[in-house]
Amino acid sequence: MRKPLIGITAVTAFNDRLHAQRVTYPQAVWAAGGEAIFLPCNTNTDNVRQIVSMLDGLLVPGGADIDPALYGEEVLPVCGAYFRSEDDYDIALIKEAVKQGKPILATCRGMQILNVMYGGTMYQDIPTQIPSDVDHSFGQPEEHYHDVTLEPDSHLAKILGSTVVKANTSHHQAVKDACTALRVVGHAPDGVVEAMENEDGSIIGVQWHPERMQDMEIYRELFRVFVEKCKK
Ligand SMILES: [Mn+2]
Repeated sequence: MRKPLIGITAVTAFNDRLHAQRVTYPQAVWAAGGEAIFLPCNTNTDNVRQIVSMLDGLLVPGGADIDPALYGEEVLPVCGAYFRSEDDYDIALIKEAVKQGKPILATCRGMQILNVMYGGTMYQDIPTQIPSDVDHSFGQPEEHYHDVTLEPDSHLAKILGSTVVKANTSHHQAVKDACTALRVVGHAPDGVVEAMENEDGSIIGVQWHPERMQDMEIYRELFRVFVEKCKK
């Protein structure tokens, strides 16, 4: 039987000469019973329409910061590198996936771009703009973790079977004004937005990296439920 095909957007590197993505994303999709394909950045409308029509679902991964112009702000010195072509491509793909009714799972920057696409805004740097004792930053070589408290009636809490989950964390930007199209369903202990979803659960975004926590059953289940949804 044909497995659901999940498109995973690439990030650009080497001055746009390489479009690639981490293998942990397809590995999580494969383990969940799906097939995966990386999508090089190309905002051509016809190409976006065609590639989304070939997909059964869209996985929007982590990556760089987002161009603050997309949410009407000046670039602060604390803002990290951003690549407008990646932002534009992610937004074009997400819009088309929504239009074609394809499920979306977004992690880290993926959740942020969902928020910005739907009119939300971002803190450009957590440590300077909303400092707290919670460390959201990238840990090396060990991951950093904090708890996320989920809304009990959210799709995400039902899938994960818990209202408090362990989340790895690797971000220095965070949702400021949440968009109205999505419901905020998860928070870190300091109040930082960590999860968003739409009403029917066909769009789920998490601020962490469940694809790197596949040793935990709850995060294998997150990918299984996503791939299952993509069969319809
Ligand atoms: Mn965090």
